[in-house]
Amino acid sequence: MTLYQPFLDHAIDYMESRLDLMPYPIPEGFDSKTATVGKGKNEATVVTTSHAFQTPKLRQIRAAHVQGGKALQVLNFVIFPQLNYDLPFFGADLVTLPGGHLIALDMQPLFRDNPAYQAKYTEPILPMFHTHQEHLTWGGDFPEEAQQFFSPAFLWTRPQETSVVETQVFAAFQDYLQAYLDFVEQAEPIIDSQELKDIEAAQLRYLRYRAEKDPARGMFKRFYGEEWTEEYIHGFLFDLERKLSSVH
Ligand code: DBV
Repeated sequence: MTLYQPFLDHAIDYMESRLDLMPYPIPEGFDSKTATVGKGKNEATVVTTSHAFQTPKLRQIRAAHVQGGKALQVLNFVIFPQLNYDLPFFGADLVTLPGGHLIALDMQPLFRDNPAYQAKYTEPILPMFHTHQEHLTWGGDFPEEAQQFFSPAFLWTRPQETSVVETQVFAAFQDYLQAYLDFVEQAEPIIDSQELKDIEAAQLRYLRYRAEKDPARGMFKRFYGEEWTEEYIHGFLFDLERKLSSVH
């Protein structure tokens, strides 16, 4: 077992219990990728596995799970709704590096500063956010240009202890996912054409930012090379642009 395997197992089991999960295609070569890093005593294997699903309301549910020993564990898990729903993105970036743990958990809004949007998708989860934030103190600086993509219920923390990840962070992850699936259950398709345009633009804005600024790019390039990394980012992790250009 590795640190984030229980998170991934829970997410899949829980989604299976509530959603009509269907597989989402993972491009060839990205299912699982292995590299050997370090030399001699420090030699280690880093395995990255991909997991992906879809449902009638959720365009892509995908996870990248990086396992490279005790000091290198990452679970990046994002849910991208279909473009005819105004649902936020579910975003979890659970990162353990030699320097420590870094946890980002949020329902990332399409329209952050819109009061009606906040009333619909942020206010209902603020009590849950405050409950968890008591145990998970604010993680400090993060890129200023990223702020527009996070909600006021953004859990951002750098726990000192692995036990905090296993208990409090895991509890927060479960609660956020449950609340997210409640939103999904209630969501009704959008038909207004202006609203649909705004949603597509907001999804593309988010996606381009994440693909361009992916904080894992450096790590993936070191392990697996540039070509694999760029294809993984644009062809799987953040694939909306490719998917749109193939249907338009
Ligand atoms: N981050 C990803 C993907 C990852 C991943 C797909 C599969 O988007 C891992 C792997 N995140 C990852 C790693 C680091 C971070 C950091 C390896 C550490 C990078 C390093 O220190 O070398 C939230 N993730 C971070 C940081 C933030 C996030 C704010 C710190 C980055 C920094 O300080 O520069 N989640 C991340 C993010 C957005 C988000 C930037 C933006 C909308 O939703």
